Parts: sequence; structure tokens; C-alpha cells
Amino acid sequence: MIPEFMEASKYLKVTALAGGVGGAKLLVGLDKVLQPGHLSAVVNTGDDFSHFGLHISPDLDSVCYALAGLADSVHGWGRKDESWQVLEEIRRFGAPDWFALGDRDLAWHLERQRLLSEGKTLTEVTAHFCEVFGIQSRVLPMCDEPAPTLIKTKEGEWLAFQDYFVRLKCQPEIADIALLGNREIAASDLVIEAMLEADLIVLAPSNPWVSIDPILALRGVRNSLQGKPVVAVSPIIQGSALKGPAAKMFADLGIHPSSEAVRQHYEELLDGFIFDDLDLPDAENWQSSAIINQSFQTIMKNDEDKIALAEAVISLGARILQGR
Ligand code: FO1
Repeated sequence: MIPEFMEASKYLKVTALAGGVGGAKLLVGLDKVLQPGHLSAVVNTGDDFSHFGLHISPDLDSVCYALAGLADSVHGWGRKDESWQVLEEIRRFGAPDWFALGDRDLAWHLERQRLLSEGKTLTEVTAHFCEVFGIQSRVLPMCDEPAPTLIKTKEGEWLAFQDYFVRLKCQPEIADIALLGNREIAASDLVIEAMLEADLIVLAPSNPWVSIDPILALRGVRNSLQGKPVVAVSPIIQGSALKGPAAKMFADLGIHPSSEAVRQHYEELLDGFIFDDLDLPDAENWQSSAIINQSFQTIMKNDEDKIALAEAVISLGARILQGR
């Protein structure tokens, strides 16, 4: 890419929609490539739940820990250099231990709960976390009110997402997914503002069904995307997801999991789509469409990979903007 074009694209304002671990990695790359303050991350809160009386926000924490350089690189969630004294005692009590809270992680859950109990919004609490940990990008919960993603099993039971994903280890077969607790909920004003002021919208490589769709389902989001270039990165490579139940969800819902299935899932929104090099052979016979499809290495093993993918996303977005 020509240097001055490369330089210009770093001045773009990007708003990225993301969920947990996979999306967080691309956000780290975008955070490093873009100008300070030019990245807004709109993060799914459909996984949020209450545990030991504490408000847990798994996707927000995965994103914030990743951007702060504090994420445990083995799991992708929770803190690095963690200890598990509290969890050991919880186990000794016979109390619920299915959701592993490390000691350092727990400190943040306690502080978040304290601030929420004082009447602060989740948006304000998350901004405080970013300030404390020196995160230069904006991290915005998708909304400030409860908007749980609910999983309906083939047996007709409704589960909160983390119950399905962590407690039951994705065993139940999914019959249906209900977003936003089956209610009409508006995105926060700051989220709509971040969408409207963006030059480029990015759908990070997160689970389309339970990380990206909840954000797109919020009132005001799809309207605020009108006229904006939208680039998505596939979270599915050669039919499987690097982490989490995305591929299984496609299959449970009767769709063969593939990067093509992801592209079709977002079809009417997209101007650009980046899929992994490993899926290039399949892409040869994708039906042509207005979307610019580009293969790239989407597996991010280190910061260099995250930066390279972020640059590929930004340059595809800049190319779309130039073509307008
Ligand atoms: N995922 C697991 O598979 N097992 C866990 O015990 C677990 C604990 C946990 C604690 C805090 C947190 O922020 C996330 C945690 N996760 C755990 C991951 C979580 O389920 C989300 O999927 C990720 O945070 C991605 O957003």
C-alpha cells in the first residue's frame, strides 16, 4: 500500500463492534494502529449476569483487559499473573465454582459493583476502568440496561448465555436465541454518537449470533450505520471458530459453518469482508456481490498479527471510502 495512503488511513475514526476474546484481539491491533482516541469499541453486554451478587460483564472485561495488556494470554479472559485463593475457599465452602474468578479479577468485579451501587452507569464504570488502566480507546457497553442473550435448548429450556457457555460447556443443542431479553432496547447515546462520528465501522471477529447481533438489534444502531462503510472479519476459519460456540451455533441452527455463512449472515450490511487465507479456495465460487472480499491471515497469535490484521481492515475501509 502506498505510504501516504497508509498514513492517511491512520487518521480514520473507527467504531468497532465486538464481543469477547477474538474481537478483543483485533481491537488491540486497531488501538495500536489508529491515532489515540480514534477507536471506539462497542461491546456486547448480553453475556452479563449476576454472580455472588456481583455484576459480571465478561465481554467488557475481556476487551478492557486486552486493551490494558492485562489479559491472560492462555485463556483470553481474566487477568494474567493471577492467583486463585478466593476460588479455592469458595470450592471448600461447596459454593458455585463453575465461573472461575481470580483474585485480581475479583477486585475489579467488587469495585464495579460498588460503583454501580452508588448509581453510576455501566458506561461510566467502564470509562473509569479505562482511565485507571490507561486505555486510550473508548470502550462502550452497548447499552446501560440489562439486555441478556437467552439460549433456548432443544428441550425447551431457556438459559442465560454464560450458563450455556461455561456452566454447561455448550452441551445443550440450541433451538433458538433470544436477544436483549426479548425486549426493545435502545443503544446508549454514546454508542449512537460513536457510530455517527465514525469514518469506518468494523464488525470484529466475534460470534455473529451472540456478540455482534445483540448490538445490531439495539434500537438506533442499524439506522446509524446507514451510509457508513462496514467491514467484517470472519470468526470462522475452515468451518470452525478459534474459540467459543460460533460454529456450533451455525450448525445447531441448520447452517453449515463457514466464512461464507458469516458473510451471508451480515450480507446486507457489508461493504468489505475479510476471511482467512485458509478459506481462499472456497471463496473462488462465492457468488459475486457488491461486497469486496479479501483473504488475509486472521489468526492472531501475537501483537504483530493483530497489527497486521488491523492495518488490512483499515486499508480495506479506506479503499471503500475512496471508491465512493
Ligand atoms: N470462560 C470459561 O470458559 N470458564 C470460566 O471459568 C470463565 C471465567 C471467567 C471469569 C471472568 C471473565 O471475565 C470471563 C470468564 N470466562 C470464562 C470467559 C467468558 O465466559 C467469556 O466468554 C469471555 O470473557 C469472552 O467474552
